[in-house]
Amino acid sequence: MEQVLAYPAKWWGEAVTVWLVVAVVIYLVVAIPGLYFIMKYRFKPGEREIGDHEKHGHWGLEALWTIVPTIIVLVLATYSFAIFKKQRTAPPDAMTIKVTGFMWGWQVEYLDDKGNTIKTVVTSYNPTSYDVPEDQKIVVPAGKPVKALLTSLDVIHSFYVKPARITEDAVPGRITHLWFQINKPGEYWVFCREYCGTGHSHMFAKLKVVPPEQFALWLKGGSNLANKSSQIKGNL
Ligand SMILES: [Cu+2]
Repeated sequence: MEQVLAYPAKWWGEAVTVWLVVAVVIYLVVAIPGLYFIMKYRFKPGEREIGDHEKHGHWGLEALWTIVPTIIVLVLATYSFAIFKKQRTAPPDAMTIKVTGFMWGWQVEYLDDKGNTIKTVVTSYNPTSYDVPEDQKIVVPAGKPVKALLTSLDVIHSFYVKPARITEDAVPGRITHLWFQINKPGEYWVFCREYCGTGHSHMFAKLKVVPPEQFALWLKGGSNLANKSSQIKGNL
């Protein structure tokens, strides 16, 4: 069986399939009889030209096409809400990081058990390149849920973890959150997904997913605060 790349991406994929199948089936159930009736009851000279006023509906049919769609809507709503709840609620064993957006980069803080910052990664703004220096990569462990607490220093940004297909606004003065889990080690894109000014298109980061042992080693290394973007000096 294929390995699940990431959560909540997996659930979105399943939800899209479920909604698509339901939508296509409903379309066919409506369109095929529709075409048939267009042919069957089309206007023919001399035939029922003034209409047929003797039939007054069918209670069984009325009940059927009221009850069946109601059930479909309730099932879809319950199923979708269950997924919504799962993607809003980080698993209890999730590792917490603090993510602060600024024009135009990200600061990521790693915490110890007591919630103190033990390591910080700051990305710098580079309008001419999409290359990311090694010490500016956001490193996270593979196969472990990561909860990000988000905020912003200036305007509204949005932290979009592309492989996990999840995004959440980073709002000044507020703390929002999302969580994700990426099972396959590798390097992935993080983008700002809320237009935030001239440098928005270069407000990205590289997520480096490594085996947990390698992550533990990396965490012991120093922060890269020396790279702090000139825009945020003094603010952090
Ligand atoms: Cu932004």
